[in-house]
Amino acid sequence: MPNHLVIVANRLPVDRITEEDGSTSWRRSPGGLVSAIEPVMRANDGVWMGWPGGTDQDLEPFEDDGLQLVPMTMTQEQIEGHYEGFSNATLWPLYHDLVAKPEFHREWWDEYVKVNRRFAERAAELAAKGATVWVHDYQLQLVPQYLRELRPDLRIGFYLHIPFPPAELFQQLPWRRQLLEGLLGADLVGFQLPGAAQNFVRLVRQRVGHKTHRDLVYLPDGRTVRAAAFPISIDAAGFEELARSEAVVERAKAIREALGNPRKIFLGIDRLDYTKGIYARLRAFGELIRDGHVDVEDAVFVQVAVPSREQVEQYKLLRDEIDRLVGRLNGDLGRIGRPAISYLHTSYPREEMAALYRAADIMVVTPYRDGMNLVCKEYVACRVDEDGALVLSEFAGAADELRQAWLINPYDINGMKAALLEAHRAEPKELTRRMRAMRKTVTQHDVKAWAASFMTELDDIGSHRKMVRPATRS
Ligand code: GDG
Repeated sequence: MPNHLVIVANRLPVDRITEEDGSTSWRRSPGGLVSAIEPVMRANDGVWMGWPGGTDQDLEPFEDDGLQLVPMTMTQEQIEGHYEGFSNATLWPLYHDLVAKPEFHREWWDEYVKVNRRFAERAAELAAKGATVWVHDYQLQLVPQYLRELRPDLRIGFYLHIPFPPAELFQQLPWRRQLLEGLLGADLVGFQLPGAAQNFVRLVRQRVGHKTHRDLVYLPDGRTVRAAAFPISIDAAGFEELARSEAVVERAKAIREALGNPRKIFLGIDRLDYTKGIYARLRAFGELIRDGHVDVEDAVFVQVAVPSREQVEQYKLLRDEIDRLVGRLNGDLGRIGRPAISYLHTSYPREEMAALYRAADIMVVTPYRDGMNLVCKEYVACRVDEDGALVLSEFAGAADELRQAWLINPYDINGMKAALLEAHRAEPKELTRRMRAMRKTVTQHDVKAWAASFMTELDDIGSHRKMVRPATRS
C-alpha cells in the first residue's frame, strides 16, 4: 500500500520482548511522540520505520494495534559504529555543550553514513508519490539529503529533539559540512528552541555559503529550507487522567507510606545520563542535610535513574560515580530506616511514574543541557491539586516555558541549594500560584498541538516551494 506519511526514527515505538519460553512479541513503548503522531498516521496511511533494538536480521513489516511498522535491522558493527559510537559518543556530547568529551573516529562516521543511507533508501521505497516524510533526531541527520536525491518529489521534514550547538562548538566536528548539507535536504528543519534554529542558519551561511534571510535558507537549485522552533510537549490530558485515577492516587499514598511518611519528598527521574546533572543535585541535597537545613527524619530524596546506553563507556563511569555518591551520602547522613537518598536504578510503567509525580512535593530537574525535558512537564500535568514545587535548570529547553519554576544554574551548587530550600519552605499559596500558571502552559501546549504545528508548517512550505526571494538578504 502506498504510504502518504512515513515517520523515520532511530527506534520503533515498540520493544521486542522475549518470553520465558523463548518466543518473542512486541510491546508498545510508552511515549508522547507516538500518541501524538498516531492520529496523523492513521489519517494518512502512515508507516513508522526504525530499529527495534537488537541484531535480529529477519524482521518483516508488521501491524501493531493498527499501526504499520517497518523494522530496520542493524548489525553489531553498525550498532557499535552508528549508534553507540557516532550518535552517542560523538554527537550527543558535542550537541550538549561538551558536558563530556566527544570522541571523533573515522570508522564511526563511516557506519553513520551507511546506516543513514540505508534508512533513506528504505524510506524512498515506502513513500507514495508526493508523500510527506518526517525524519527524527540526531542519529539520522543525513537522511533528508539522501532521500531528496532519490525522491525529489517528496515533502521532507526533520525534527531535532536535542539542542543544536553554537557554531563555536559545532565547528570542531570533522564532518560539519556533511551534516549541514544532510539536514538541508529537508524542506523544514525543526528545533526545540529559536536559538538552535538561529545556530543552524548561521552555520549554513558560514560553512556552506548559502544565502539566508532570517529563518530561510536559499539553495542554488531554487529550493528554500525553513529552520524554526517547535518546542515539544507531552500528552497532558493523558497524564492528568492517569494522575486522577483511583489506582494512582492509592499508589501515591502507598509510596509515601513505604518511605516512612516523611514530611517532604524530593524527586528526580532521569535516564542515567551525564547531561542530566544527577550527581550535582544529590550532592546539593546531601549538603543541605549536613548543614542542618534539612533533616533525614522528615525528608528524603527519591532518585529514579533509568538504565540507558549501558554499552557506552561514559555511561558505565557515570553509573559507578552515582553508586559511590549515594552510598557515601546514605552512609554518612542516613539513619536506620531513614536513608537520605532512595535510589532506584530501573524503569517503571507509566502508572508508577504518575504515582511518583503525585507523591513528590519537590520535583528536581537539573540538566546541564537538555533539548526540552519532558519529565518536568509530566510532573506539572500530574499535579491536579495545583500544589508541588518544581526546581528546574535554566539550561533545559522547558525553562523557556515554565518560568514559574524555581530556576537554577546547575553549575552553581550554592544557588541550587538555596532554591531547593526555598521550594522546600514555600507556603502553599505560593506553590499554587506557580503551579497554576505552569499547568496552564502545559495544558495549552500539548504534544498534539506540537505535531499539528509542525505538520501544518511543512504542508505550507511544500505548497510554496518556489517561494519568491525577498529583495534584501543577510
Ligand atoms: C530527549 C531529549 C527531549 C523515563 N523513565 C521512564 C519513562 N521515562 C520517560 C519520561 C519522559 C521520557 O522518558 C524522557 O524524556 P526527557 O525529555 O525527560 O529526556 P530524554 O530521554 O533525554 O529525551 C529531551 C525529548 O527527547 C523529547 O524531544 O525533551 O530534551 O534529550 O517522557 O516519562 N517512562 C516510563 N518508565 C520509566 O521508567 N514509562
